[in-house]
Amino acid sequence: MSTTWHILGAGSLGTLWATRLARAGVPVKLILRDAARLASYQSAKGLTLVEQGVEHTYPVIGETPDSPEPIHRLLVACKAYDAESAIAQLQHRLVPDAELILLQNGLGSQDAVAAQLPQARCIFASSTEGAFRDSEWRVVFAGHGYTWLGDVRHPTAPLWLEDLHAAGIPHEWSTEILTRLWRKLALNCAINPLTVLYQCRNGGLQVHQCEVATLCAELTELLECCGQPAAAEALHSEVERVIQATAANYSSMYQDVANARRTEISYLLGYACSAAARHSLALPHLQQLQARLVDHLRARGLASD
Ligand code: NAD
Ligand code: KPL
Repeated sequence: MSTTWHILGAGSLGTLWATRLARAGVPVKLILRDAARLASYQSAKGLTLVEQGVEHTYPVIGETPDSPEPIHRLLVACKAYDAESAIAQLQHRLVPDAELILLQNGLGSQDAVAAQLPQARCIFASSTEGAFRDSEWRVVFAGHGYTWLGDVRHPTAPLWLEDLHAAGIPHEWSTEILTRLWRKLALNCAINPLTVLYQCRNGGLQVHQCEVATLCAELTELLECCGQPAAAEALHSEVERVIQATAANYSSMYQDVANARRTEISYLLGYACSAAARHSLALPHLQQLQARLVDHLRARGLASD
C-alpha cells in the first residue's frame, strides 16, 4: 500500500491534485479547517473536477486537523499567507521525517515552513497549471501546465514522483527549483501589480511598455544581486512574451482584487523589496510600485500584507 497523500487546503490547486491522485487510485485524504467545513464537505459527497466541460466527483475522504492518524506526506495547498499557521495545526501529527510539498507561489513562505519543521523534508514546487473554483467543492481545470518540484537540501528525486506520473500530473524534478521560483516571482512582479493598478488584462500592459521595461531592468539587477543570474537571463523579453501569450487573461492578482480576496503581495513584490533592502540595493520603481499597490489595496479595504 503506498503512502497516503494528506492534502491541506481544499481550494483550487488542492482539489486539482486530490482529484487526479484519487482518480489514479492513489490514497488521498483531505484536511479541512474544522468540523463545520467537514460537515459541509460530507454533504457534497466529494470533490468535483471539471475538465474540458466534463465533470466527475471523487469521494475523497475528508478529516479535520485533530484526526489522530500520523501524516507522512503532506501537500500544502493553501495560500502563502496561510501556510505556516495551517501547518502548525498539524505539527503534532507529522512524523519526524515527514515530507511536505509546498505549492505556494512567490517566495518567503517556503523558508518559513522549513524553519518551522527542521526535521521534515520540504519540497518546493512551482506550477503553471491553472484552476479556479466555480462553486463549493468544485474546481474547473482552466489551464494545462507543468509543475516543477525540487529540494534545496537534497537533490535526489523522491520515489513517489511515480504517483504523479500515474495521476497524469505533468511534472519535472528540478535541481534548480529556486531559479524557477525567483523567475516566476520576477514575472509576477513585472506583470501582476500593474494589471491591478491599471485595471486591465495582461495584454493591456502593451501600452505601458516603458514602465514594464524599467521594472524588468530593476528586477534583473535584484536577481543578479541575490545570486540568481539564471533567473535574470532575458527577463524582459520573457515578460513581453508572457504579456502577449496571456493578453486576454486577467492576472491572478487582478482576480484576487476584483473578488475582494487577500493578495499574496508580501510573497511577491514585498519579498522582492525586502530582498533589495537586505542587499542595500536602491530599486526606486519597484519600491514605488509596492507603495502604489499598498495604497490601492487599502483604498479598497483589502489587506496590504
Ligand atoms: P485557494 O484559495 O483556492 O485554496 C486555498 C485553500 O486553503 C482554501 O480552500 C482555504 O480555505 C484553505 N485553507 C487555508 N487555511 C487552512 C487551514 N488552516 N486548514 C485547512 N484549509 C485551509 O488557493 P489556490 O488558488 O489553490 O492557491 C494555492 C497556492 O497555489 C497559492 O500560493 C497560489 O498562488 C498557488 N497557485 C495557484 C494556481 C491556481 O491556478 N489556482 C496556480 C499556480 C499557483
Ligand atoms: O502567473 C501569472 C499570474 O497571473 O499570476 C502570469 C500569467 C504569469 C502573470 O504574471
